[in-house]
Amino acid sequence: MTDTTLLAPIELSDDDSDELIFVSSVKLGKRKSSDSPKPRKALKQTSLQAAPVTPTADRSDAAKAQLIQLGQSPGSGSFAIHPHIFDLEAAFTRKAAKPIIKPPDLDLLLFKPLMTPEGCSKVYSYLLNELPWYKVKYTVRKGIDIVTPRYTTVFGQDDTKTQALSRYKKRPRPIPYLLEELKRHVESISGATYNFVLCNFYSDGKDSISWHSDDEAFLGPQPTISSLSLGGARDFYIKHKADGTDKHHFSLQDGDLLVMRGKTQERYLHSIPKRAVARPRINITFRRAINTYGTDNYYKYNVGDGPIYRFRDGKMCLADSTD
Ligand SMILES: O=C(O)CCC(=O)C(=O)O
Repeated sequence: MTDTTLLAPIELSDDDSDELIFVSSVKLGKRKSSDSPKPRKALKQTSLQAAPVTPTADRSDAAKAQLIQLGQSPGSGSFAIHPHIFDLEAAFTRKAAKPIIKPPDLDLLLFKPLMTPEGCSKVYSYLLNELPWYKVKYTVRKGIDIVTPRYTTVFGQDDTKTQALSRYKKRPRPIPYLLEELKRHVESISGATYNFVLCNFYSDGKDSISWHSDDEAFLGPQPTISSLSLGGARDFYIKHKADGTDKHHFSLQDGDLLVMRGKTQERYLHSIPKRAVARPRINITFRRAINTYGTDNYYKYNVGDGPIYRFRDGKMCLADSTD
């Protein structure tokens, strides 16, 4: 028998997780809220620091090669990733997935959890400390600028795998070894393949992602997107684009993997709203872009043209040239 959950509608708070809007660098307010805007505070020191990762003495050739490969990334600053390789196999729970479906549109699979607490802690610590992070600012209309309310970073290249790099606005970056290993495992259990890994870092409850769907044409029809949560729990909301009563929410906790399939992106919006208090959290989404528009889009909105941030001494800091 299939363990199928038919969701009952629930009430959503409309505490939306809006991006801050700036007009010609002067802040206007939030996108969907009538609240008067408050200045964005500097990041506080965060308390969630996972146990340090002990690098194995014997790094794999693939990881070593990648350290060299990742050394430069024109358009997004230069950075290096120092691979701490550990046995990921032991990090997975092998728990079966719970389907969450509402025919004909909602089609989710929830692995609760996919990863052990120890595995989560190692991967969280590695990603937070080793990846280059960005705080992307972009323009939606002339004079209207948005600052993404979380840190982001992305790796991968679309299906064309073109070597004619001049076709891209930014040079695609190879997927770091550990994320590639994670991707492989997620592919094997979700039955889909991916060529992009997008990471979000929500430093506290003020960080969020507003209502959206990942339904861009460059993902092809009915894309499968898998989303792994590490660190602090956050509420995940999903609502039907046409039927206002069809709303659901659940808590995504350390190690949970949510797979969104079928018509989910076409028919539903999802969000992680702001909260008064929330522990730091990393979210990793695995996606597949079929053409170069996908690559340009993902680097534009997850790397951008601003500086690199590094997580140092418990907080995000602007990286200096030696970092
Ligand atoms: O953080 C999450 O769980 C959701 C992330 C998301 O929706 C996205 O990156 O498009």
